[in-house]
Amino acid sequence: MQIGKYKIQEYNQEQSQEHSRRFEFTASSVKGVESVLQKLVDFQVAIPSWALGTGGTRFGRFPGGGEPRSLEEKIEDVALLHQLNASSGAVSLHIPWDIPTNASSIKALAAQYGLRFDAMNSNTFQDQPEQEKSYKFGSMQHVDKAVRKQAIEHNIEVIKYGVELGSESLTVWLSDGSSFPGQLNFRKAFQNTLESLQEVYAALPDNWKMFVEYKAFEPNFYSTTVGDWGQSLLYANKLGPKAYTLVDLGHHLPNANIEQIVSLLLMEGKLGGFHFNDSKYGDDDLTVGSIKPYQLFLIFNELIEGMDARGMEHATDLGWMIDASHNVKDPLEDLLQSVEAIMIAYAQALLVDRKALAEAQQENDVARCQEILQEAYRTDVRPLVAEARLRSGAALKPLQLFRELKVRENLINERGLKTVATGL
Ligand SMILES: [Mn+2]
Repeated sequence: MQIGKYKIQEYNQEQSQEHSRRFEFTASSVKGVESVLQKLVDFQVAIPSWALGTGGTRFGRFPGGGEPRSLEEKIEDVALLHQLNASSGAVSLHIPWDIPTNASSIKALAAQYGLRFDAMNSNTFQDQPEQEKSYKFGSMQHVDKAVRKQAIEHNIEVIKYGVELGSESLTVWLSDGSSFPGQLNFRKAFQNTLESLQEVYAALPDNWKMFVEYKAFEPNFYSTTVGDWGQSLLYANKLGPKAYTLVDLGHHLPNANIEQIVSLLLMEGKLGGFHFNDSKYGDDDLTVGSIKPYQLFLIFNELIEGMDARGMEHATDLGWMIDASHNVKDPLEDLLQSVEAIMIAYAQALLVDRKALAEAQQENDVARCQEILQEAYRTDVRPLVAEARLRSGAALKPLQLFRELKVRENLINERGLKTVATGL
């Protein structure tokens, strides 16, 4: 199913009076509103292929129907999102869940919808049916060289698929670690992992980046071999200029100051990419902005400040991606909400008066610093985000149109009620 342009136009027409009124009100108090709108138009968030189907927990999975049955259908789902919001112009694939049997036709299909391929993701956290060695006790850290070799070769294979599709980055997330004290020699596990990553790094094409993603715990519950940003940064520094740290919002211990982490990684030129989600406790799968929208704003505030300080392009110089799994919501609705939350936080952060903030910081005027940040945060920027969508030919209210057009019902009619997408 695809959404005709005229349907979007017709819908926007119905909303236009109300939108104009709200937009003009907000725009009248925003300095440089045209430049803010252009940045919003340009900003794209990659959709991970595994978020298009219903996720589950270790207790169970409750599929919702009409899930994509193939890589082609996953791309069609991302295209639907992009037609609705014009901010989901990229897809991030996972190997082996999304092996392209015919890369050139997949690439052509994506191009037809205006989608590009963002970071490729490898998987050495599960055993596959045909696999010779098991990852039960880790992959790149493993005490057995043959297991490490298998993990390295898998990552190199992922790069090859990515090259065929026009991707330019590899995200490596390792579940490696230990579940009990004494299980692992931390230093040896680090060294093995580093040597394995070095072999993968050597296979990167010149224009590629490698993102080293960290996670505090799960599935291992005592130690994780790439457990925090310090460890990831160690690897990235030792690997070389094409290696970067990737920050996944849900991969920190509770109450970590993520905005400070991104600020320092940017200072070091070592922040490569971002995985958006939200969490209340130790999870990493809730809808972006559903629990801690102020934190998301503070993170974007540091991202913009740090990227501007280094002369970086917001839209293209970091990898922006959602990484979540939806257990109880329609995955496409959840993704529309997630992208909206990201755009709102980005827009709010663009409104921060940076000159005034720098002055207030210099004068130790703490109350004013807070006022400046919250002035931006408390501005209702939704009409700006909607205006950017309108200018890109997308829907003023994507989720509402998704429901009005009965997109999910149509997908169930096309694909059936009992489809199960590949993934977790
Ligand atoms: Mn992630």
